[in-house]
Amino acid sequence: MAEYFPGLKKVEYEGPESKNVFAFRYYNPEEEIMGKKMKDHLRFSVAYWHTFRGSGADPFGAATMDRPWDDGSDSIENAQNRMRANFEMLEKLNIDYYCFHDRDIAPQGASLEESNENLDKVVAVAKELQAQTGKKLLWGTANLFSNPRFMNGASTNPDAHVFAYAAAQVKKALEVTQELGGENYVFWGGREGYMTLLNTDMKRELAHLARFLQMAVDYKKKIAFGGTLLIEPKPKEPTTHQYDFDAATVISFLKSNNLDTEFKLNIEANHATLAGHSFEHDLQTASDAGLLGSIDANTGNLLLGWDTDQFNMDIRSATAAMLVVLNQGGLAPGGLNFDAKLRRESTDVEDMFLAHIGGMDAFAQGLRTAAQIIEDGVIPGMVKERYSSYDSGIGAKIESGTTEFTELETYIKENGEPQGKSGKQEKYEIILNQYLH
Ligand code: XLS
Ligand code: NI
Ligand code: NI
Repeated sequence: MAEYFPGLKKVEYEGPESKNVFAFRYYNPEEEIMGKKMKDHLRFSVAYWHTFRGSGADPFGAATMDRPWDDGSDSIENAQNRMRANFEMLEKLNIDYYCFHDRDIAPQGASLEESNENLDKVVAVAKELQAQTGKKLLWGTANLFSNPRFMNGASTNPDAHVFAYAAAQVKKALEVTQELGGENYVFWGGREGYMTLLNTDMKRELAHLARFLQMAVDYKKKIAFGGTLLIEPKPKEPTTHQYDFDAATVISFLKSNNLDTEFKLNIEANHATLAGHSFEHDLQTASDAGLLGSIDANTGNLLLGWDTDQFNMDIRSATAAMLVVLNQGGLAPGGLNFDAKLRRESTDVEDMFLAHIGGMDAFAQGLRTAAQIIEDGVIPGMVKERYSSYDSGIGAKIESGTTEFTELETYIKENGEPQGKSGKQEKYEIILNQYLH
């Protein structure tokens, strides 16, 4: 078999003292942290669309990245070669998973039938490579936003004909995800939203979205697909207002349509920040509802107002994320998918490796730091103490629902004014910094 990355060797763990940018300083896959191997905590995944289909093109300029294995054509052979390059990269980076959209891995045809045939030809290669390498599919998804037919939405399109097309496409995408043993399936509502309310019946569109998701659940059961169905919130871009706005919105949508037992959430950092939240806010919101299923591990640029999908190299942010993950006992069958792309100016093939090494090491360091914070118990203890008035007495009665307004009024008459208690934010921040080194 051809070698796609001849100049690049398998990336190894060398420890924190290493100055080798092609080595891991923190990611040591087999090492155990809190009783579990790092690779099983982190479950890293390559996002095929960015890493193997991203070209560096942006609205202002052409492609900047030239990949020797990619002839730029829409041939099946070219698509199969990209898949081979993907598996070599997974092996060399020691990443266990990848994720794709149907249209990333295979060219679309002139009809649905032809697109499906193309997909099958690439899926066959992927399946063989998975068997050879032991690499796995974290999730599959359908691209329901690039083709012009979806310009007014997919399942929320005012035209039922488009709804039907989207259903047919998701049906096939679920089948190939199952064929490849995919552990999850993602719904990101790229154009499931609106540009102006003037032409939009929002109530009807949301009802259609719920119908669509219910049909996906029914079909999943029909074919006995065992993966988790995930919804990925995003507030805007490409639509002005996207229905799956943020974690809280999606949770309430799922609950009000009786879908919350069938779906979990795939939280993307850059989408949370676009919604005006921190990454960890949306993770915590999903986790508290018991619905944090997987993570798209990237970051935005706070100076830009769109989804820049950068590799997250920020240890503080990775630590905050891994605290949520550890506190809920892990992410499996979800994982950390690098839904991130190289900057347009990072044009070398080796930059594909460097970006993933940096992202993996940031989350590995985040995992180590989060584990230390939990094991030391200093910050968790301070938080517990902060709420301790609810552990006994009147507080316990409030939490258990065994008191009411009249008793609370009497309590105040007897006990008088509460004393203000400091929130001690700066103290927490100092202690957090003691762990970040
Ligand atoms: C786009 C989304 C997309 C999903 C998969 O903003 O992040 O890449 O993860 O459709
Ligand atoms: Ni994403
Ligand atoms: Ni995104």
